[in-house]
Amino acid sequence: MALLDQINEPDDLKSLKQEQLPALAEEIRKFILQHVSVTGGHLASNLGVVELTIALHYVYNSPMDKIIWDVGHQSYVHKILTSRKDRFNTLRSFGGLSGFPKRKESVHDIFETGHSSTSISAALGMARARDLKKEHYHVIAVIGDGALTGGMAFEAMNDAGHSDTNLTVILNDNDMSISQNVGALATHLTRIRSNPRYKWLKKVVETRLRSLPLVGRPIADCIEKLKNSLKYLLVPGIIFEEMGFTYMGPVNGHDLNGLVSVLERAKKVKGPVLIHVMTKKGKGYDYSEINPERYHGVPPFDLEHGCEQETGTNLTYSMTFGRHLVSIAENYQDIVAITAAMPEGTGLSQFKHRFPERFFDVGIAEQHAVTLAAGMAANGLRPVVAIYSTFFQRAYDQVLHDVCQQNLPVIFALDRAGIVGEDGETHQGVFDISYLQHIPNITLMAPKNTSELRYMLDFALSVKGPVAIRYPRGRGGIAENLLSQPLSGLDWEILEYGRKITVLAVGAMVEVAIRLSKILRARNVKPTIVNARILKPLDIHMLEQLAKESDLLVTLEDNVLIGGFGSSINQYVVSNRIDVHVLNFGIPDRFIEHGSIKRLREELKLDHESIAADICKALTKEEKAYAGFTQGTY
Ligand SMILES: Cc1ncc(C[n+]2csc(CCOP(=O)(O)OP(=O)(O)O)c2C)c(N)n1
Repeated sequence: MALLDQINEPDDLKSLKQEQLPALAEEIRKFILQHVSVTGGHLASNLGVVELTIALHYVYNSPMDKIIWDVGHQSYVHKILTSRKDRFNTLRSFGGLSGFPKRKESVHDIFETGHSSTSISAALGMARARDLKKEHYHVIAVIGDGALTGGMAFEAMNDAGHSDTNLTVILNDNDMSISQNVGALATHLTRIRSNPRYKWLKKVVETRLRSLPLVGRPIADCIEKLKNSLKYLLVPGIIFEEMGFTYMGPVNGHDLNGLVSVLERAKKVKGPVLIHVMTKKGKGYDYSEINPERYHGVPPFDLEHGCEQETGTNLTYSMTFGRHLVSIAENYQDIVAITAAMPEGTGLSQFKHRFPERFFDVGIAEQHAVTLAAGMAANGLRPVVAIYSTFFQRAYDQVLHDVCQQNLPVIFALDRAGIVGEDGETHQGVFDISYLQHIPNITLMAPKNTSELRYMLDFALSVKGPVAIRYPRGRGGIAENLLSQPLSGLDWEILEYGRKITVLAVGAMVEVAIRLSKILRARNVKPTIVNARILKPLDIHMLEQLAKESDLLVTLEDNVLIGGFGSSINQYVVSNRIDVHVLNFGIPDRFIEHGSIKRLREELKLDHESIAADICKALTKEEKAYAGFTQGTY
């Protein structure tokens, strides 16, 4: 019987002999490969933490001991060992297992993550709660070297390090973020990792220093200084020690005996401990070992041949953005590009290679990215900051206080705006219109297709203050067939002329509007379809004109309804006593789970058929009669 078949709970794992653990690790790797190649998901990070996760559950007692996974994309092995292997085929699909820790999924998922660098703060919070309540258990944060580049991780270490709270931080160092990790700390970790002599030296230095005799005060001071200098020179992890942590490691993260032994030792240490574990991202599968960046997150793929090259004739929004930025930057020397650890995902890789000196990867540091851009703009550059809508939430105050208040010309490219699908709750980009449009000075736009994204980027350069362009994940659909032209001002665009009903659609919802128009027209209802591409400032001129001509205004957006585009239309209509009925379609007041974008839109009744049905229901008898509405399904 396979070992994995015997494991349902962490307690089952503890009944195995330690020498059986490597064989279990191999079974788990196969299991992950078999499943993730079918479902898609975060592959390389999970293959890298198989032994580490087994060791954690072997040594600690979850859920009594609390294990917090930073980002949480590497929690698959944890899920497999905590009663979820039988549902693993549902990973990331609607109603199935989430790709991230979820409290409602298991008592072993004690803290939800998705956005990076939160684990040490959460672990310290739990540890302090434990101490105040006089409870006794271990709290462990598992954080990657990429996630450690996020400011919150340092804030938490700074706080934890001056307390004597018992807390264990496992630094899972695989030398990679999604792409190559960046920054001074990453360089320091690489130095520790790549120098095997460090380990040996650490032992020698520590023993020797301890054995130095005590002498008179001046000499003792001198020796103390010498000790410290030597330590700085030779002891790995001194940076963590100086921050108040006991540093243990570096440890080979694929050696189960070594891992179990270091975790057992760490359990006995008082105060905060950091265990430096070195792992290989993508371990155990040739393709992902060679190219961990490609295998960080994968669609379903053929195990034997690996992931195929991206195909498809249309470019994605990210690629379009990246390519066009390169072409603009050829002529504008002042343009610089900034990413927070996502050069590939945001489409900036080409820029990185073409203009290395004008490209800045700041690590997982969205707040810093924005204020860095503010500084550059204040000093005459034209920074373009490309960040996913969901991660941009982190930088709200920097956008408001550092960029918009000073009206600095920074361009924000907000990728993955709207529903993103399988990554679920923590990654949906459905809040940005609400958290940006109330900030003075900002111009906010959303293109209907990739061509318009290019024109918006061109136009953004002519704007004297901050501009944000939000666009969705992936490729455009039928809206790609619509003609786009250079923007000459901040105006909306009428795509179809109709009467009495006007649909104002934002970004990816333009496509939905075109589809629902077909349905309505088949019922003799002819809506005017508008590409409401400028969200702030509103095209008041066109809005007033359309409102005058319409009985019903419909707003469509893939943002939350509260504080969204529709709400700004409502506010304008009410404040200006315009006599028109308004129907808003958007994301309701709840977090949106994981599933395909299509499935989620249907679930939220934001697909063209549901919206067409709702519009028909909302029409008054007179409006129906006027339109010559034909009875049908609706
Ligand atoms: C605030 C935030 N920004 C960006 C991301 C996207 N992201 C997900 S995983 C990841 C890299 C994490 O690297 P590391 O912590 O070293 O984990 P690894 O995948 O290498 O195991 C990034 C940038 C995120 N989850 N959160």
